[in-house]
Amino acid sequence: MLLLLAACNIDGGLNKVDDEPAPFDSGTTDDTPTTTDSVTGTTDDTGPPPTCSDQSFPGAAIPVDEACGIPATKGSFTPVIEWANTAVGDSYAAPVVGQLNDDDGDGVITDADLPDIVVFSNSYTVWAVSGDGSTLWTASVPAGGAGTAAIGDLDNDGFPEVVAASTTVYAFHGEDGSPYREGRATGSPSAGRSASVTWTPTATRR
Ligand SMILES: [Ca+2]
Ligand SMILES: [Ca+2]
Ligand SMILES: [Ca+2]
Repeated sequence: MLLLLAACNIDGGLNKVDDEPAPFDSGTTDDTPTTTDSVTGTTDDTGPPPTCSDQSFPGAAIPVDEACGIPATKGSFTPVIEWANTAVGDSYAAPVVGQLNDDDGDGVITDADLPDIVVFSNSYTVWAVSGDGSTLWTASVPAGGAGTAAIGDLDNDGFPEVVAASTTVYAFHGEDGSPYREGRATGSPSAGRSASVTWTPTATRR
């Protein structure tokens, strides 16, 4: 009731505004809202509830100047399939693109090398495919959960690794798919939740 009164006072000026906010209601026996004017000592809010003015604003048509119209233009997109690697098979996971190997032989892996694609297939096989469509390597993992693989340089040595998770988190050397490490995830990496990985002490390192 007090909030309604205040709104009407501001918007429509229907009632006198009190000098002070309503006192705190103790919530005990008297829940009747009152507002006491600090000057007059009188108590407001004893009359009938106010009637607010109609606050609806009906819509109205806006005239359009057709001379100002800008016709929509459609671009063109004609994709061309450069190659297809059908050996990968089906995959529910999105492919990821990154650098896995030193294609130009300069001793380092940089953006000057040909980008590669990693797909974690539904048959629990990690496929590393070169940007020219040829298969670089494959690595199988035990059946379990499946999801998108990841490419990253886990030890910051300049050579990326590939990580995929099924029953366990597996990491492979990006260049040839040889085992890098495997570890048990704590928590679930699925359903949008993150997980931490405890790598096994017997991890395979190059
Ligand atoms: Ca290179
Ligand atoms: Ca490459
Ligand atoms: Ca590395």
